[in-house]
Amino acid sequence: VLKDTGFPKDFLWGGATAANQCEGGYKEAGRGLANVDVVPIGKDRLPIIAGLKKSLNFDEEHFYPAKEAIDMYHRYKDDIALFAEMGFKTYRLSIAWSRIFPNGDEKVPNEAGLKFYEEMFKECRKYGIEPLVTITHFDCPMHLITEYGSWRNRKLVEFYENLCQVIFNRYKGLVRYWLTFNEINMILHAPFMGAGLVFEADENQEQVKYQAAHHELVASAIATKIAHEVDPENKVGCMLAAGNYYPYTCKPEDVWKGMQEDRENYFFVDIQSRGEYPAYARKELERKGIEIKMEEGDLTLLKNNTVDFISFSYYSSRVASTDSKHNETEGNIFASTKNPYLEASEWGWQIDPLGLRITMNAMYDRYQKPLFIVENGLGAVDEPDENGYVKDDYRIDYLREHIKAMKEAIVEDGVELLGYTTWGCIDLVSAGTGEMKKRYGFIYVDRDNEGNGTLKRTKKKSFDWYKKVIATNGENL
Ligand code: P53
Repeated sequence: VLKDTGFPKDFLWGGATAANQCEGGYKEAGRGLANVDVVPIGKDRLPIIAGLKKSLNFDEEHFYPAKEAIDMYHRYKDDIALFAEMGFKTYRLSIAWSRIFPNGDEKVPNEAGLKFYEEMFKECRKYGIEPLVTITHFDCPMHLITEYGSWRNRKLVEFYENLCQVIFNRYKGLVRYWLTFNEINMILHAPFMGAGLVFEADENQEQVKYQAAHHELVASAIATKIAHEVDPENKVGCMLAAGNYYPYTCKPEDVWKGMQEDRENYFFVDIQSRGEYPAYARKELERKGIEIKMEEGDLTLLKNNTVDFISFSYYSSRVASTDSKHNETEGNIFASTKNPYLEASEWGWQIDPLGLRITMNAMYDRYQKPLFIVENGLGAVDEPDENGYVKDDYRIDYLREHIKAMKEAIVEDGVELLGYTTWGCIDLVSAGTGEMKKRYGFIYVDRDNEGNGTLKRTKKKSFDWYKKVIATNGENL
């Protein structure tokens, strides 16, 4: 047994955000509209993010939280200073495609948008923070949706390639770690929010989703290729909404179902990391009558341009059961049976630190490439006291247990892990619900679900706790 040597010396501790959930400034400096702007809070959100109900612009009836979000567009210097105070080694953020190409199909980028991110990356570097950049975190310029049908159209590969050419060249030396598509498997579960897909009445949705997925996978391989050509120092990762399935019982049918559910997710990483459509997927697509239209050279491109590392989000494990009497857990886009051994968050997300170790091992066994945990955390209601202070021991407990499990995966199991960025290191808008009330941060932001509040930032108890965790490289939990 290996001795506990702890975390690697250069382990990348930090936090993560996404442009549309924190920046606001949706019209600033020539920014174009995107799918993520027009998803409101409230009961219409779910059908809209699923692509079943259209929302291609703002209306009077709904509140759109991404318009202002937490106004990081204007406050990023102060926010990054707070991250630096916690000792972040890395900050995961995403660029908004429509700041750089407002319509998505222009040849020439919007200089103001490029400049904005350049300043942001420089601000990180000033503190020795390594930016980890998600090229698309769910966002797609609206014009690409209305004119081209978003990722169902092969043209999107070209537009994405153009975006990559521009940002890799412009940010050469400033950014070295890139993620091509946030939670690429989200295209199956929230196709409008995840990939800008809106369905027509009688179309075969599965066909559209997998064709669009193919385009994203090709785009991801092209991005990897260009990134390496522009700067051999660049490291490119894929990104999966992870969390392994457990069979509800040892009944072989339950085990089989769990394996199939896992494969639905592995599908994407199998292609991005091993470079091939896996046999099980080819058979499954064939059975479903889904025909993926490919261009000559696609398969070679996928084969020759696999990712350097595998990143993923982990909030919970999942459960598969063939018995319909087990209710599915509410409050999550991913279907899962309730696990009777686990507690759940206020939003019904089940809490399973060992599940993180299990997921890490499953991924490392399968791909044998370095992993990067780029999202993990607890969405909870915070109640500031009369001084505005939040004692979020529940959040500290959640993170401590997950960090312990991740340390065990490194120390006991030998999993190679590049870093760990907690989700929503500063409170931001929830992707699933559009709420501000579902908070993940070490930093409290004074804003509510209706958009009231001063936007003032206040350190929570977890701020000082995480600072110590980083300072001791994970020793002091
Ligand atoms: P929220 C569902 C399941 C797993 C990950 O989610 C998910 C979702 C979307 O709800 O998304 C990731 O904000 C995503 C982030 C998101 C975060 O998880 O619904 O990459 O954008 O905010 C947490 O609580």
